[in-house]
Amino acid sequence: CKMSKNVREVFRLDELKDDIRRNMVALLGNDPRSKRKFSYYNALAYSVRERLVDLWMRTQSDYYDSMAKRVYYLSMEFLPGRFLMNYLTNMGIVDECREIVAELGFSLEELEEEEWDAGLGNGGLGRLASCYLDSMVSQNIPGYGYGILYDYGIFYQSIVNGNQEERCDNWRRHGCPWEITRLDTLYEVKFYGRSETYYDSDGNVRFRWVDTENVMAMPCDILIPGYGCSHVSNMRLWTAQSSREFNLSDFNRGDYIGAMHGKVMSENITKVLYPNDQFLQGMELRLKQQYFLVSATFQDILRRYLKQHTSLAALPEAVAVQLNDTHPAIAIPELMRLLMDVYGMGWDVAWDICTRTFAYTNHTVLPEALETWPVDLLGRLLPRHMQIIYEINRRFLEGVAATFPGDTERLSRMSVIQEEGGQRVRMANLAIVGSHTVNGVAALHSNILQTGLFRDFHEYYPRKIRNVTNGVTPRRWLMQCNPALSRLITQSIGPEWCCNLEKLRELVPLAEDSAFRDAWARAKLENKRLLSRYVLRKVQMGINPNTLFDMQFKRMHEYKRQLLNVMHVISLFNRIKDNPSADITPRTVLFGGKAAPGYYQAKLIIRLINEVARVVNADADVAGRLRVAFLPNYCISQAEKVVPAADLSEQISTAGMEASGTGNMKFALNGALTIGTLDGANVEIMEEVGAENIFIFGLKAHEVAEKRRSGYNPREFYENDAELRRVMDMIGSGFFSPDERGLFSPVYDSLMHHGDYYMLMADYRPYMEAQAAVDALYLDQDQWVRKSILNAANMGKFSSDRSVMEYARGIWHVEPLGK
Ligand code: 26M
Repeated sequence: CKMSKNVREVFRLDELKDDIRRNMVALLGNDPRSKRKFSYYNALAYSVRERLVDLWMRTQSDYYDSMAKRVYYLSMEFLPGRFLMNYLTNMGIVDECREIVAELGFSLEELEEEEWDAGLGNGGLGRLASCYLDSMVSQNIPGYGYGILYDYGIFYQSIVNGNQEERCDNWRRHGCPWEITRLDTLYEVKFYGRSETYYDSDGNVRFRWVDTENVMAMPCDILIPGYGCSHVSNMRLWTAQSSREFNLSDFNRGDYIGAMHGKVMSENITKVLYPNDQFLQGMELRLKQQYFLVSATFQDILRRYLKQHTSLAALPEAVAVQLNDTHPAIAIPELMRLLMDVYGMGWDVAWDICTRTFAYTNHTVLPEALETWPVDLLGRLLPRHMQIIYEINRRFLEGVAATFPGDTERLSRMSVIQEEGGQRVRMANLAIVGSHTVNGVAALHSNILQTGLFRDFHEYYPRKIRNVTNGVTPRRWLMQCNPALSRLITQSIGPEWCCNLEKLRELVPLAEDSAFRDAWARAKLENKRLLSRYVLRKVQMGINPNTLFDMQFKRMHEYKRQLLNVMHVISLFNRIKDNPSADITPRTVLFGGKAAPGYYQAKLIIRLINEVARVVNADADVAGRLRVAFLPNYCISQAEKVVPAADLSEQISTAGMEASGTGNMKFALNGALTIGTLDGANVEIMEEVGAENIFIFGLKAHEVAEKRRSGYNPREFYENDAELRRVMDMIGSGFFSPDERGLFSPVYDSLMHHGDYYMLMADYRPYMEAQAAVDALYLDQDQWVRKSILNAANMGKFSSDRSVMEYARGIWHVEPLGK
C-alpha cells in the first residue's frame, strides 16, 4: 500500500548478499565459507538492521524539528518475539530476501528458526505493548516503548512426566543482533537513604533525598520499523550496572570482596522477569525493578524535553506517558519529586503538570492481581516517594470529604493507603488519582471498572474512566504469520488491508463465491499441515490435518477455565467408549500455556491435560476421532504457527474475569471460529461477526455476580447431570492417574467442595451444547468455511492501529506526523 516505490534501491538489496558475507567475517569473526545457519542468521540480521539506522535517525530528527509531542509507553513487559521476519515484513523485502538467502544456500524459514524469542513479558499485557509500538510507528505517531532488558525472560517450559518444569531463558546467551547498547549513556538511580529537610536561599522548606545507594541504568535500544518503513522508532530497555563508586568505603577499608558483593547485588535488578501474571507477592526486588524503570526513563524524558524547552511548565503539551497497568505507577510520585525537589516547583504547579501527563491502563479486575506495597517496604526503599504519596493522599481525601461529607466508608475505600492488615499503598488508587484518564481494555471490562472495581472513583471523577478496546497488529498476526491466507486476501481485495484492516469487509461477498471458499479452505489446510509437522517434531505425535483443530493457547489460570475444556474432552471420550461406532466429528484438541511457577492448581491442570491425553491417545476405540496434545513452551513464535492453523478458538473464561483477551482476536483474524463466553472482547467480537457466526454460551457477567451474591451451589449441577457427574468422578477417583489415585483430588475438590469459584459446573452443560453445535457445523464444510471467511472479514475493529488512534486522539492528544 504505502510501501515505498522501490525497495531494492532504498534498501540497497543488490549489496545485501555481499553485506551478509562481510558481516560474517567482520562482525562475527566467522570463516566466510562456514555453512552454519546461526552465523548466517546473525549476518543477515546485522545486514538488515544497518539498513534501518539511517531511517531511524531521520525519523528522530523529524520528531525533533517538528517539536512533535512524544508518547512514552511505560511497561515492565514487552513481548516482541522474534524480530527478523517482522523487520523484513515491515520493510517489504520478504520475497527479495528469500531469493538472496536461497542463493547463499539456505531457506529463509530455516534462518528464521535460529532466532530465540525476546520473551520479556508474561502474556497479554506485554504482547499488547509490542503491538502498540508497531501501530504507533506504522501510523507516524511519535512514540517510544520504555522497559527493562531482563537477562532472563519468561522461563522456558518443558513437560516431564506430564508436569511443567521451568528452565531459565538465557535468551541472549549467543548475543542479540537487534540491540544497540549505549555504553556511553548512563543515568544514576537512587535507592534507600532518607529524606532530609533544609531551607533554600528564599527561606522555603525543601526536601532532598540523601545517603542513597546508587545503581546506574544503561539503555539498550531495539529498533521498531513501521510498516512501509517511512518511520522507524525504538524501544529503550534499561539494564542495571553497578556505579563506579559503589561501596567506595568498603574498598577503602580493604574489604574488596564485600565491596564487590554490593556491586554484584546491584546488577541483579534487571536479572529476571517475574513470571507471575495476575498474582502479586510483595518482593522488594520487584519494586526495585519498577522504580529502576521509572527513574531512568524520566531522566531520559526530561533530558530530551529540556533540549528544546527552558521551562517544565509545558511538559504536558510535549509529553504523554501511558502507564501499562500500575507496574510503573511509582512514576507519579517520581515526577512530583523531580519537579519539586530538583526543579524547585511548588506542589500545585507540579501536581497539575503530573496529572496532565499521565494516563493509566487497567488490565485486570482480579482482586489478587491488584498491586499493593507495604508502607514500611516502600518507605524504606523510596523514603521521599512515601512522603509524597502521603501528601497526594491527604490532599485527595480532603477533596473527596468535601464532596461527600461524613462518608467515612467511602474515604477508606478510596484512600491510597489501605489501613486493614498493616498499612499498604494501593497502586491502582494512586494511578487513578495521578492520571487524567484511566482506561479499561474492552467495553465490558471498562463498564465493570466504572460500576464495580472503581465505582467510587467514577462517581468522583465522572469522565476519567473510559474504554479503549484492545487490538492486535495485522502485520505480525496475519501478514507475517499466515502467508497463505494473506496472499489469497491480497489477490482478492488488494494489499491495503494490512494498514486499514476495515478493508477486510470486502471479503464478505466472497464468502458466497465457491471458488474463493475452496481457496480459503486450501490455505487453512496448508497451515494445518505445517502445524501437524511442527507437532510431530515437538511432541512426536502425528495429528490429522483433516480433523477439527480445537485450540486453547494462553497462560494457565483457573479463571480461563482450561479445565472446562478438559471436561468436554473427557465427555467426548466417554461418548465414544459407550458407543464406539458413534458418528462424531473428528477433533484434535490442542493446549498450550505456562503456569506461574508457584501456582499449584494451574500446574495440576497441565498435568491433568497430559494424563487425559495419554489415556485418550492410547485408546483404540478413540483412534482417528479424538486426539489431545499439550504443546510445551507456548511463546510468540509458537503462536505464529498455532494461530493460522486453528479451526476453533476457545475463549471460555468465567464472564467478567478476562479483561479483554487478544488471542481471541488473533485466532478470528486468521479464520478460526470462536467458542466463548460473553467476556472481555468476545462481546465485541460477537457484535462484529454476528451472533450466527460465533458459538456463545454460559453465564453472563451480571449473572455470575448475582449467583455469587445469592449463593451458588455447584453440587446441584453434579446431582442433576449424569454426564457431568461421571466426568467429575473420573477426575476425582484417579481414572487418569492410576498410579496415584488422589493426584487430581485438589481439582475435584475445588469444584465440589471449595465453592467452584469460577463456576465451571454451571457452565458445563451450556458449553457441551455449544460444542455440539460446533460439531454439527463442521460436518457442513461449506457453511463452516463461509463463517470462517466472515470471521476474518469482520475483524477490522480489532487492529491495534484503531486502538492506538483512539489513544492518540482521545488520551494522548497527538496527531500522526505529516510526511
Ligand atoms: C505483577 C507483579 C509482579 C509480577 C508480575 C506481575 C504481573 C505481570 C503481568 C501482573 C499482571 C500481568 O499481566 C496481566 C495481563 O497480562 N493481563 C491481560 O492483559 C491483556 C491486555 O490488555 C488482556 O487482553 C487480558 O485479558 C489480561 O488478562
